Amino acid sequence: MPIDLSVYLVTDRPLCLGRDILDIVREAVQAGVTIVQIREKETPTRDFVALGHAIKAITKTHGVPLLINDRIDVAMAIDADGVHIGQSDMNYADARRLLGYDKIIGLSIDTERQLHEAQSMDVNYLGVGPVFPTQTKKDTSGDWGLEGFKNARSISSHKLVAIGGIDTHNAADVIRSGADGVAVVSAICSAPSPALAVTALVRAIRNQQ
Ligand code: TZP
Ligand code: MG
Repeated sequence: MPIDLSVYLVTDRPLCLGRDILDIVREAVQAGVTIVQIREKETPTRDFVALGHAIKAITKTHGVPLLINDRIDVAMAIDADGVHIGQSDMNYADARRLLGYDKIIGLSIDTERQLHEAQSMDVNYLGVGPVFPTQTKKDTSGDWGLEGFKNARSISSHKLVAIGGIDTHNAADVIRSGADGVAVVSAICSAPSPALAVTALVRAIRNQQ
């Protein structure tokens, strides 16, 4: 079955502003996010696995795929639907060999060169970003902008998920620029109402599809 990447939540616990991440994910999934990635940069492995099980119980109830950022072992431990890996994580071929072809693998793309390199990989999607300036990830090599994203779209034959600085106001522009989906961290996790933020994103995106 094709994966619906259109409204893609990437979690960030510090950005939940003291609220329980499980409540935020539950709200977001109920309001219509189509895929969830757990992104935990500092969490000890055992806690990451426990969190993964807890979030999977929520996403599974709604039939929403769950991906794990960076950690193939955590994804395997909780039988997640897949992983999202970056350019310095385990390489794509090893991740695919470990996970098999039933699992989803997404790969982060920071540069045009990486976009070309990924052409020969049968990854399920590429994450291209940051499209707009963001405070959420500091170690980036500049923003793609909408024109840069359109260029990425013209180069790649993969499904493309745009990330970085995307919110309810610019999501439609990003979809019009060729994205198959928008990945959002702070505009959902830090929203006064994550449910309302997701509802607005869903509406903006559906209107462009
Ligand atoms: N990769 C590129 S930008 C980014 C990641 C993980 C962070 C995006 O966060 P936000 O809060 O949606 O701008
Ligand atoms: Mg990574």
